[in-house]
Amino acid sequence: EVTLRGSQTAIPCLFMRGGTSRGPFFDARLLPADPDRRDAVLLAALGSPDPRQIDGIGGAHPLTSKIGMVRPSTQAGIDLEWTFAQVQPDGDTVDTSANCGNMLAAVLPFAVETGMVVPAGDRTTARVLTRNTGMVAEITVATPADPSGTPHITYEGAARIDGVPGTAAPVEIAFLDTAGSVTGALLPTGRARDTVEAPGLGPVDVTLIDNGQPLVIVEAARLGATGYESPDGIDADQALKARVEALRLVCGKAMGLGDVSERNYPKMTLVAPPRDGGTLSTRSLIPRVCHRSIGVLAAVTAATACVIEGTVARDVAAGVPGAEPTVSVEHPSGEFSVTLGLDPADPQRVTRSALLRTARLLMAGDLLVPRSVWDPT
Ligand code: NQM
Repeated sequence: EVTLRGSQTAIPCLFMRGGTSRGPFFDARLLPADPDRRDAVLLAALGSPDPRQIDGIGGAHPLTSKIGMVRPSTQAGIDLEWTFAQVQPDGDTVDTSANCGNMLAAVLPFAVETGMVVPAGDRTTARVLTRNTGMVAEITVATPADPSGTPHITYEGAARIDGVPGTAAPVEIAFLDTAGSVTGALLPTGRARDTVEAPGLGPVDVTLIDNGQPLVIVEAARLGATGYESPDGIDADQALKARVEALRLVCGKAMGLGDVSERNYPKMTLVAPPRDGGTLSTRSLIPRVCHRSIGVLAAVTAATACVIEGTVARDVAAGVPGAEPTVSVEHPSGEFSVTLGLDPADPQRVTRSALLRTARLLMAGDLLVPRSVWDPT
């Protein structure tokens, strides 16, 4: 329940890590119904706009400037609905138009913590609708019995994901229908490869693809990079980032997304041959700052590009044979494995993608925003 605390409004909140991202999670029903008021509350919660987010709980990086809003679902076959919100630390807008598979990993733990989902046995599965794009995922978490015999969510376990220290309980995620999440089609131009003209770059071969996250896939070498740079190295290279952004603006139009200069997508994926035994090496820009690893649906989408003939990813990727290939997407802090389910009648069609994440509840309490931002009385 939302309460007043002196000059501030106190909103129940769980601060959670989901995969390699982190942010506050709310019961969506407790937030203002008016979208403008809600967005003002979310900006105040994170402390944006401000590159340091010093007056909020945002972490001054796009990966730690994210929010989850969760509610039980009334739709048949769906247990939970959630909305993901991205705020750029120095931005003043709340973007709910794209997906985040990392924050998604915290949704079911949040729902168990808050009583929205009651665990029944050692493992609890729920179907979660991401309202941003209508994507459905089946998620399973560990809910062992406590000493009294009651199942409870645990964060302890042996699962390890690159980009997060240590081990934790596994959060298994299976995506069922991610093609065309934002652009409406897996290959929004209808082609596995396009040659676009970007100012100052001349013709560039790209793959424009959306299997959960709209991506521009380009060979790192074509932009004068190796594709093995550190994220800090990429973030410091203004000339490289200018080339990437010039290409992004052209590709956004080609993908039917219009002027994407103020948008958080398409994400840019610089690819190179694998170096550590994986399938493909990637450096992901989200979209103007380099990811420390890679987004979940960005990894799903890059993995999908590895099985489609004619893509730019295929030019540099190792082969991934088999009816249910596991694609290992290398990134700056390790690798991300995605197991793809292919349509037996059309092995170019990805019907399912399965992957592993972890999550953890970091803090529980009230998040405070000034009453001038929201006064619920
Ligand atoms: O692509 C970062 C992240 C993400 C998004 C981003 C994500 C995904 O790592 O599904 O997970 O691309 O902004 O949290």
